[in-house]
Amino acid sequence: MTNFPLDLIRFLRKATRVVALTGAGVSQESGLRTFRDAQSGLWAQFRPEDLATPQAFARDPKLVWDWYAYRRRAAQTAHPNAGHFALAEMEKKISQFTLVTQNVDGLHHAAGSKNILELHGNILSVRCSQCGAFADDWNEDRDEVPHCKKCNGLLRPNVVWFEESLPREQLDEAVQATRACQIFFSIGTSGAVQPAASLAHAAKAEGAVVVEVNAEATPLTYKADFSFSGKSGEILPELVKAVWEDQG
Ligand code: BV8
Ligand code: ZN
Repeated sequence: MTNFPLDLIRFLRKATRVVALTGAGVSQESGLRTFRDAQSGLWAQFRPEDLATPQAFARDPKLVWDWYAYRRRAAQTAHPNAGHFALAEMEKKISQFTLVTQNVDGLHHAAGSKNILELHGNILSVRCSQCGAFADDWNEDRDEVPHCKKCNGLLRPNVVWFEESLPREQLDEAVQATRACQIFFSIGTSGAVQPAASLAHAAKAEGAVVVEVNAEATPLTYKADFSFSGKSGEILPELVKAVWEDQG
């Protein structure tokens, strides 16, 4: 059982503008591998950062397509965990709550969160690498990467690869909410990937209270006002209970 400092509990009870940035650690208890976790089986020989790039797709579209098809199936069979549900609960208690996620697994939507900014796209959706048209169905033919029905271009996952720009609107909205927030949560992320990792520091610079929930220390830990080391699926429900259910 985590004990939460009284001033954090009071801050949260009064807060009207909160941002939560999440990373792969939030989905770890749903059985999805984090980005830094070693890969297994067929994919053990590859590092994610070597597959999640336009160059990798250009070099071997089938390998990259299959990696995403494997991860899409894992995301489709995964269920939100108590950490996802706690964030959906928090959103109901705070008038302006923005969930900024680096995750592409769609589990925050599945848990009922509404105001979500997906900075790195969503693995469940697929678009054409040539004309950009979204595909609502495609045959998972084992032998070749599916093609666009409109222009016959190769289909690709609708995620942001390394060295690709983040979706302008989502990033602008995330920066705006970060600049205006009173409390900024950084949850389940190693803070290794930019520009998402810069948001916590921008919040701190604007005077927000920064709260980290992570299984291990990160470059943010020493700067955070509050840092809780452990599993988000355990800590977040306890925090929601301490702030909104145990109200004396
Ligand atoms: C960009 C989608 C502008 C795909 C992802 C050189 C040239 C160009 C760019 C760069 C460059 N050098 C650096 C950059 C910037 C680059 C970058 O940051 N590189 C890093 C590796 C140094 N960024 C980009 O390229 C971005 N675009 O900058 O555009 C531009 C344009 C053109 C030219 C130049 C610049 C695009 C970044 C987006 C990449 N796409 N995902 C896919 O999923 O396949 S990023 C990927 O990493 C995932 O989204 C993941 O979420 C994200 C971050 O990782 P984390 O979520 O933090 O996951 P991680 O495993 O690291 O950590 C998990 C943490 O959870 C751990 O700390 C663990 O302890 C903790 N944990 C585990 N279990 C639990 C837990 N915590 C709590 N509870 C638990 N149960
Ligand atoms: Zn097309």
